[in-house]
Amino acid sequence: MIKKYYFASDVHLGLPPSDKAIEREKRFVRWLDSIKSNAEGIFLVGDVFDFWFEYKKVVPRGFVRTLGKIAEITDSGVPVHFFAGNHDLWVSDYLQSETGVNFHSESYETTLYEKKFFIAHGDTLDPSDKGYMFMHSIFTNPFLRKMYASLHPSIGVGFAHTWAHRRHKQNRPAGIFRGRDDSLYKFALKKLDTEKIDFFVFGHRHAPATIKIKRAICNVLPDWIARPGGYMAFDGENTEMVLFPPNC
Ligand SMILES: [Mn+2]
Repeated sequence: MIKKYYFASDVHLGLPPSDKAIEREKRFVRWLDSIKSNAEGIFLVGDVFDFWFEYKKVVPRGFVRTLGKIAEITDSGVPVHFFAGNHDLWVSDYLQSETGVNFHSESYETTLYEKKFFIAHGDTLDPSDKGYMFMHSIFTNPFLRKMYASLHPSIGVGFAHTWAHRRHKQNRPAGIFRGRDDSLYKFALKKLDTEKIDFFVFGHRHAPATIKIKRAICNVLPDWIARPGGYMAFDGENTEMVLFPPNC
């Protein structure tokens, strides 16, 4: 039997409340366990962690189950690709050396079973979203990152948690993918002018979708807040979105 490639994103591990957070992490680890023996490769397409920051000498608490499981999988020879999302872009050498993931801070193009894939979290593909692009340039500024890292971790991580949790609480509408009006759709359409891509895979929208763009298939992955356990699989021919009922 042919082994599959698996894709998941927007798990947001660590997102409070804490009882839900641990439940979500256990579910994520169970999912990794359930696919590992049938996996040719695993793509974690951004926002796996609700907040991630690496210091030089200390490690923020949390996520031991996830980190251990990913390390076990890469140790067994199955490649795991980890993409920066907008919540977990501050990956340095710790995550990579400890868990063995291949880290992608940008989009990644690869050939899987002779099909061309374009994979990205998707938060940086809309240059017209000037507000976000400005925030992103601040978040990725090496000097500011260094300044932030120089704060005592209790202060730095505490501040980040407060900020992130306030944003989550702002009752932002549930994720939505706007079809042909979506900037991800427009990005993919433009990309197809110059390149032959068979499959696009994006996260970030928190709303699962599959849409045809010319001859390509564009898949937007589900999140794990409204749809715990959702993922996509590729068997060499087709992509299949596997969605569980909300909050199952
Ligand atoms: Mn997200």
